[in-house]
Amino acid sequence: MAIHRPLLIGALGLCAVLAAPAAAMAAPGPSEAGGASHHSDSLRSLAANIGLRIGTAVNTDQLASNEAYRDITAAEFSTVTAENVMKWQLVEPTQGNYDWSAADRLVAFAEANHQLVRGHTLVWHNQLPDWLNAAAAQMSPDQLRAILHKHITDEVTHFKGKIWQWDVVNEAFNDDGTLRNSIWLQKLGPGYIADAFRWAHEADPKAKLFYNDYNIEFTGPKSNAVYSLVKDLQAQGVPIDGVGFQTHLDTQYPLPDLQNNLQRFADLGLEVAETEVDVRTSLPVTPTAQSAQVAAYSQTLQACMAVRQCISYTVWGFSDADSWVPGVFRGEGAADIYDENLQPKPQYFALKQDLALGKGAPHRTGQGVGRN
Ligand code: 9MR
Repeated sequence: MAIHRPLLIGALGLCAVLAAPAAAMAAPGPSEAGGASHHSDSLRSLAANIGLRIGTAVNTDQLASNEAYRDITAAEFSTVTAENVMKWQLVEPTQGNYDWSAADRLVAFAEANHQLVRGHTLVWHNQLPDWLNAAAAQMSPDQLRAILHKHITDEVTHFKGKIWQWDVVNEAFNDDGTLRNSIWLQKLGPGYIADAFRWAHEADPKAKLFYNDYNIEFTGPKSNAVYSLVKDLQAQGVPIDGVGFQTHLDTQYPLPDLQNNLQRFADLGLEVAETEVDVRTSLPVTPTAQSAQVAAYSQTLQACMAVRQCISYTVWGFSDADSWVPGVFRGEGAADIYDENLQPKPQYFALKQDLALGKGAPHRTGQGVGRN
């Protein structure tokens, strides 16, 4: 499991403490792209007003078993990401035997609720199937390349026409800007990244293809390395459409220049997205810490809203009931916008307020399926 070095976020202004207004659920609001009618003050309706997609990672066990979870997922979000069920370990548990069932159910849920899907993720060092971990070291580069090519082709083909954005390559860099020493780098060399984008594009030419990583929200060695990579890919004509900024934050560290950093990638002609936003803190949560969390959510959304090419803002799960954080960061949690009882927190109301006030945000591109 990837243990993320805590991100530099902390010196946040504490002035944005928002009262939680009563959620006045009146008449259904205007239709958004996709045709569904939702309450006009849902996150998705407010985001649709400014041409932005707002998403969540989905825990498909919760989706199957918990009606309240299902209702919130449908009502509040206009995109969904599979938190785990599109990962290689889950879709091909034994070699050659695919199990798309959980991912297919999520895609069907999204279609039924007029949501777009972020596909996550095709090439990663983590959550690989046991059979692959066991065999990879003994494989020749050609054998491993053929297996990766087949994986990407089969998965992208299975979901062809149903995925808005694919996280093609995930977390390929170390924090110091060097390439991560994964089996992909070891056996295939750095060219595996370009190959992965080319293979994904061949399988679904209309899907938007993203590079996705954490700790690239601010300018520094890692984001500079990703910047160089994507410029290099573009120079080679590799089909890359965007960069995903995971945005896993912690109240104890500052987040210096997210908006400027998003903008410099956008200025390369790419789309950008915040793909896995959450803001953890030490437990129990103090009022000061919660104010910092509220401010951080607000800051991350406002940064996306201010950059025209920022096409989606996705939280990495919406509820503290099933967050990945406590299992990885001992003593930390409360990272999400709903509490463990699926009640909205001030973080949720801050996002709503920002969206509602953002009607003048610049017109965005890229809201449909497929490349612009
Ligand atoms: O939230 C996911 C958790 O359920 C898994 O156990 C974990 C395995 O590493 O992956 C989590 O999601 C990660 C995502 O796929 C990539 N970026 C970091 C996320 C949090 O670790």
